[in-house]
Amino acid sequence: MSNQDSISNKDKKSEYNSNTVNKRVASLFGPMDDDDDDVNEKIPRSPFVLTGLPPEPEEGNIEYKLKLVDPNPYRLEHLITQMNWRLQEGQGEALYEIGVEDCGTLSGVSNEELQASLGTLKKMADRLGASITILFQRKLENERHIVEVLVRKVPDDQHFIDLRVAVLGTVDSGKSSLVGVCTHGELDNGRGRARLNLFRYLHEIQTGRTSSITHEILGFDDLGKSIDYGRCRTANEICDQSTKIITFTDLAGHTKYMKTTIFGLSSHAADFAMLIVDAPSSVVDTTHEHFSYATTLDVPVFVVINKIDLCSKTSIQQTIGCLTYLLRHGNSSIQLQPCVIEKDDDLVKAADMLVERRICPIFSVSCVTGENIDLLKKFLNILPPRLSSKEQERLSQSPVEYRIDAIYINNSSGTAIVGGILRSGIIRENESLLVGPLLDGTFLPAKVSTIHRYRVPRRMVRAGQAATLCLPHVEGSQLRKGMVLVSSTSKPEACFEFVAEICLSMHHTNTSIRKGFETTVQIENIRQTALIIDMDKEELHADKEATVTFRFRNRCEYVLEGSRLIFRSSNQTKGSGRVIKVLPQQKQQDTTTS
Ligand SMILES: Nc1nc2c(ncn2[C@@H]2O[C@H](COP(=O)(O)OP(=O)(O)OP(=O)(O)O)[C@@H](O)[C@H]2O)c(=O)[nH]1
Ligand SMILES: [Mg+2]
Repeated sequence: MSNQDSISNKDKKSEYNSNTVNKRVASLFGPMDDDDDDVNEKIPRSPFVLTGLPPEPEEGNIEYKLKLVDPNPYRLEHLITQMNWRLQEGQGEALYEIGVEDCGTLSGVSNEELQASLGTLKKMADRLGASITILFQRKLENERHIVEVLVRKVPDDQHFIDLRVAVLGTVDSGKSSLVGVCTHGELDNGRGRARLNLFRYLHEIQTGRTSSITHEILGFDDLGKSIDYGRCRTANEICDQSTKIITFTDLAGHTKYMKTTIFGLSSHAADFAMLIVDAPSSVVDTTHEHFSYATTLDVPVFVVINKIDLCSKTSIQQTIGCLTYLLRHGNSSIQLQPCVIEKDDDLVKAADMLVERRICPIFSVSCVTGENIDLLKKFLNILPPRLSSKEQERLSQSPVEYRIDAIYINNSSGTAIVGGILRSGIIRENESLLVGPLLDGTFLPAKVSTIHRYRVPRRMVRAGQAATLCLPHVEGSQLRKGMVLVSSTSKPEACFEFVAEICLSMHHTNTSIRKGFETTVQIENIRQTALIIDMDKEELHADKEATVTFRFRNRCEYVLEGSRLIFRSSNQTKGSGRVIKVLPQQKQQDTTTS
């Protein structure tokens, strides 16, 4: 097949995917009637209530099977190979829809056929060392059954499948409480009990306000049962008993701490963002701002309306109306459809479509009564990896780029330990790398003596994973957040200046920004004040775009073309963009001298 063919086929495929997804979405939503008080009438219906699914996707981790009754040995081998491939496509997770034909028609199977099919599925999974969990089962009108099964096998080079979820939302919406309830298995009392485990500083306990970035984990075992601090005493125990780990990054909601929140969202490379909306106060400015930052960074967002114990169904419906507006108009480059999740049946499709950035699932929960908390946890259990297996493989094969977002110095030995995310490549124990840039733009040799993930020693870390690395030969005082570790064979270039396409998303209506404007810029793990030294127009007004050249004020940084950026200097002046050209230090000097 020629390149041309493969490209056009790929295009057709993505067009097909988006069309089918759109069709699915279109079938999910009924018209919104603002005067209607009955919230239930507006809840989008499960795709399984409809007559069928879109045809089975050729790629990906979803497999339709009408039935799997008593296959001969040859067919069984074929089915096992196919399951292995689907697991690889889902990076350790695959979904089997039993009773569904390849074209998507829900034909269903008899009770006996269902039991036999599940038996075969179990046999196939056993052969691969995988586990199966029934996500949901339904009887059709013809009295036949359809069932959705999650197959999970932790890849051989991993101990569990892990995803990072950034928790966003306005102050007091219950972010820390919800993370506390999910990870400690105890409900909140409405007066701040559940959040206590997440606070790091005394002033946070005293004010009840998060001001820093906290990580907390929630595990799931083979059967989809949650493994939390209610059952385990340490993070180690949770990791030992889990096949999937969700790491929540609890962020601050108060605008006073917005820079820390932006740093947390950008530097920790979240797979998903959970945007919490306070039911009594509904959608507010910070909800808009957090939503726009997450979408700017291309992080898929799902919404949790919290504190529903304090609101009527009518007011929750009004909040859903406000969210619908936000999802459609909150970011000019992306339009999302809201999808209210009420039942288990909706979860798999919602997770699937969330990754495709077509819909935004909306949950309504209460940390006090516990309503829908289990539904939310089930959703977290089936959230698929954000990257396809091919993208993941490509990233792992790329040169090392590890971004440092935390530095710890061992008090007794003085050894430097760095925390961060490996954006690309693979790092192995005892590997020699380069760390930098230093003030003069150079990079130092650095040997990684040990690697820890979730406080457990590991031999290696892969692209997309968070890890702490011990760098015994580097002085702690030379390190700072914003630095990178790169392959020792690469020739990294630091820059003071870079060109970016930016959009000013919010500004005082009668003012504008121009050359000489100074702002805090966040790019990946880099946060620094930068000055606009050049712009392709005289002045830039709200909602308008420009190509600008930024110059860092204090030091050079390691910036890559294509990186997304957020800038913010006050409540009034903020925006986002993408780096399109990096002007390495050397070239700048050349230009200045010439
Ligand atoms: N009634 C009720 N109160 C809740 C619920 N969830 C949280 N709260 C209360 O809301 C208050 C604020 O909760 P936090 O978890 O601190 O909110 P937050 O979003 O983390 O706040 P910041 O970190 O300061 O942005 C606490 O008093 C909680 O007990 C809920 O579902 N129902
Ligand atoms: Mg908090």
